Amino acid sequence: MKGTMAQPPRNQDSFLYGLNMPFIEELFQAYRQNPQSVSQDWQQFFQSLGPIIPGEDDHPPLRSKRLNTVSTHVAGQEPALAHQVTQEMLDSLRALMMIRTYRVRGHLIANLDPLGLERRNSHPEVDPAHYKFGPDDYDRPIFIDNVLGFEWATLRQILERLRSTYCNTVGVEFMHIQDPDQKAWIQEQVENTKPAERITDIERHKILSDLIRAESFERFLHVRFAGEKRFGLEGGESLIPAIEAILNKAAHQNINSIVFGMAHRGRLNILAHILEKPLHTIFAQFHHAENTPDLVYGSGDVKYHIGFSGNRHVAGQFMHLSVTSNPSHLEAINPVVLGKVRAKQSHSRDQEHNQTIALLIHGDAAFSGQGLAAETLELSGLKGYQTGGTIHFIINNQIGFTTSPPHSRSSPYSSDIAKAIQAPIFHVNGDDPEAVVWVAKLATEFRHRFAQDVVVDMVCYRRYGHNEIDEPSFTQPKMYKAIANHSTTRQIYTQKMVGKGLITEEEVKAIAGEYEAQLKQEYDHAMQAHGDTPEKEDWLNGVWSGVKYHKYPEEDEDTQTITGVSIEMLKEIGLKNLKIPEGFTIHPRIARQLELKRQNIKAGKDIDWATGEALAIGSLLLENNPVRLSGQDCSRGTFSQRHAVWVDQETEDKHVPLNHLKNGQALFQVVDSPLAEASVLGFEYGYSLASPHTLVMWEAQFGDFANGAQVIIDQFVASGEVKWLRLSGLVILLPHGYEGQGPEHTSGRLERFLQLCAESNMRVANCTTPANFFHILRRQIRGDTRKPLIVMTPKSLLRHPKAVSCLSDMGPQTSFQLVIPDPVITKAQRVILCSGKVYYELWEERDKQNIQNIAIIRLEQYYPFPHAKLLEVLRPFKEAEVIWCQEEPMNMGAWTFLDRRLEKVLHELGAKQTRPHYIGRPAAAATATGVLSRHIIEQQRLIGQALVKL
Ligand SMILES: Cc1ncc(C[n+]2csc(CCOP(=O)(O)OP(=O)(O)O)c2C)c(N)n1
Ligand SMILES: [Mg+2]
Repeated sequence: MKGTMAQPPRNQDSFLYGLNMPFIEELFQAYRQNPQSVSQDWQQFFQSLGPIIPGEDDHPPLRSKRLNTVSTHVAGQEPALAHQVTQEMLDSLRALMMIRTYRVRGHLIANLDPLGLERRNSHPEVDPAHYKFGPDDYDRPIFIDNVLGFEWATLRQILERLRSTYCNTVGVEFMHIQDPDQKAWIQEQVENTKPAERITDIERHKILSDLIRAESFERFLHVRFAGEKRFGLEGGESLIPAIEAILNKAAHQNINSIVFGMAHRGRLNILAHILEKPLHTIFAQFHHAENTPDLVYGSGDVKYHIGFSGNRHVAGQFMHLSVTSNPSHLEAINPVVLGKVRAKQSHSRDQEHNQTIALLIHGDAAFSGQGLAAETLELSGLKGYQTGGTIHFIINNQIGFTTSPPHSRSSPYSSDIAKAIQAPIFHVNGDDPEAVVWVAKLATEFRHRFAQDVVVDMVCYRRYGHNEIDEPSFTQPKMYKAIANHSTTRQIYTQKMVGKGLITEEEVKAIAGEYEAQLKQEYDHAMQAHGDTPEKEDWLNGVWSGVKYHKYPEEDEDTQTITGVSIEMLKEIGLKNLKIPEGFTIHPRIARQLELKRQNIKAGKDIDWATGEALAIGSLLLENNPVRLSGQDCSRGTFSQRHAVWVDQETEDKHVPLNHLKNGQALFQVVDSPLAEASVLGFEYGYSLASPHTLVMWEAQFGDFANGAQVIIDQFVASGEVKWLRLSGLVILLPHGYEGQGPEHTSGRLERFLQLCAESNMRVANCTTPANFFHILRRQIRGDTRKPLIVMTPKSLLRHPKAVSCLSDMGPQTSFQLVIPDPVITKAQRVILCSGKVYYELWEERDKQNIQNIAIIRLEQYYPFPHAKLLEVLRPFKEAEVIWCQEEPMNMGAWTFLDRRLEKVLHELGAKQTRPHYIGRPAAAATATGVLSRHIIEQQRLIGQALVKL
């Protein structure tokens, strides 16, 4: 117990008396350890007892004796008065302690479960007996100093108020919040909003009509499309009035755009009733999409994954609402939605995060189970990722597929992970839609005031199995018996409304009848119409207009995008990027590097990798394209190569030179990310979805760690376009290369990306020159379409004296080179095809041995595979032996991807040898050895084999 919990002693002379001794002892204990931990009055009082005696703590009897002596002495002077005042004081103290405990623990005995299966009616700490109140104490007035709105109240009154506030159909968790304003605001709202002020009669009618629509819609689908999976909302229908309430409140806060992320459960209901997707379109998708595959672009996706967006009129203003398409992988959509929101906020210069917000709807099992949910929550307060607070809504149907909560999580609540970021959590009984709507409004207001995440945990149930064809009583027989006997939320609420005289049964029937007639009419429309299913409306509109969608054939990419810029511009960017502002104390080692780079820029040569990158970024900024780069430690760069942000050595002020090129330029956001992969990559992917003219890049610390984000790579980056018709120009930078740093600091797992390549879904490259890197980055924005780009980036090459370019390689009329021919050898008996860093090792060794008859040709982009370009470059070498040389083991790297593709090229060429030989490490389970000496031997061996004399 902390001294601050108790009220200060009002009358030192009379309150020290028998019963409160343990309490005072506890306070004294706290005071001994840290005098500041108790209030000033207590501090004074304990000081008055004399100095602390060393060792006294080890002798409680001694300490008690001392306190007792004082109390008896003081109290003994006026025993009757002392007793009375002490009793009052104690009542107050205990009552206040109990009130506080209800604020902390009241939710534990709240009436949250509509099925009543898990209700706990008691908890030792909320029992008055815990505070030594006995049966005779209930009707004595207690002074509680305006807490709960009472000056004086009896224990009975206090308990009644506490139970209706904290243990009814809302259980609120907020006492973990450290910000006093946030805590006080919630307390004020919860304790002092009178029930009548929570909800109006107009809202009650709206709730009922929303429930009628939500329920009728599911029932209609259930009957008309029996046996079809739809992951219905039955049991959780209060979601619809709650989201309506959020929209309404948000509209009053002038929010004009909400991005939704959600899973399967209740999605069609949300699309129909919240986004107002035409009902006949939804029905048509059930009907035609299955029968008419041609109507679906790309691979298509199941209906409970598909997104939708549109404008809606809410409370007198237009709101843009969009539900983001998502994969089955639960919670993976979270960071993607936040990235989209952040991009939209950047576009509308919504720095206060007050125009666009995120609303994430979760399942209970997924929210506690999926690490990505926790990772995403951690982004909420970070400068580079914050979006002004997300509203989280958990459809807590107390089950995940067939798994009950005790097997789902160790934490008491599904929502507990949100406490890590101090989000308030409103648990609410889904069968009390008024309470659900009220907390939804509170949550929306909280977000608006404090720009923080907030959680509504709606405890409800799932009327059917996991999907409608699943049998739930195999695994939860008791629960499903209870559900079978349980009235629907709409029935319960109708009774309530009728009971209050707010509506008649007939009126309710009429509303339902009208809506059912509408459903039927829309259904008939859908059954008659043909061919109107694909949702083309929001495809490449808005910020996407002007971007083209054309599928490149897999082997023939348009590489003619001119990405070079004028030499003057390159020099200007180059020099301004090195300019130290006046009064800025730069680290001396950086200053030396800058000087060297300055000379190179002026000379127009020896441009290193980081400079090539900076020139690409700077030139885009000057062309009015913002650039965003995030990743672990990316502002300095894992290899201390980038220094995109300088830190003043005296003040720690930051300077981003590329943001000082010229007035009115676009912004370079360079963000050091948290130590997470999936959430950060998901966020950047989301950003790229909403910002086609921003170069959005994510950099892994080492490429090896990218597989921590595999779900984002597989489910979004590689397949988002074909599943959902959503383009992304995201760039993934993966430091890669065999340099003896062990199995987890070596490989960006090129093979994984290459295996994902098809239908020209993305670009995969490993460039060898700063100029080519410059071009490939610029092509992401200057090209007329958008494809994700995966680049294996260098480590040692960052400082390799030969891995440099001239400014003229980036100058006018230059563009990305898919294949780089051998710069010197034009006639050869052997051609080594390779990619990335190994090129420089081969070149050095060839030079050393003065070999003249082996050409080394660099493949700079793997996919789309540059078939035509290779044909052209290999033409002079028809008679030569062809090998593919890679550093990676045979089962990794590009070999399996290239083997047959190269064969096809050689065959078409009419080459003497049509199958390339493989030179590289033998197949291996781990990417690389952890033993440096072994690495060196392996590396020498493969270089030697490739260059073995002919
Ligand atoms: C990452 C992931 N793992 C497993 C699944 C398979 N799966 C689909 S729904 C589901 C249960 C989800 O439970 P909950 O989050 O409580 O949502 P509910 O279906 O109850 O609404 C599971 C395990 C999945 N979709 N995604
Ligand atoms: Mg569930």
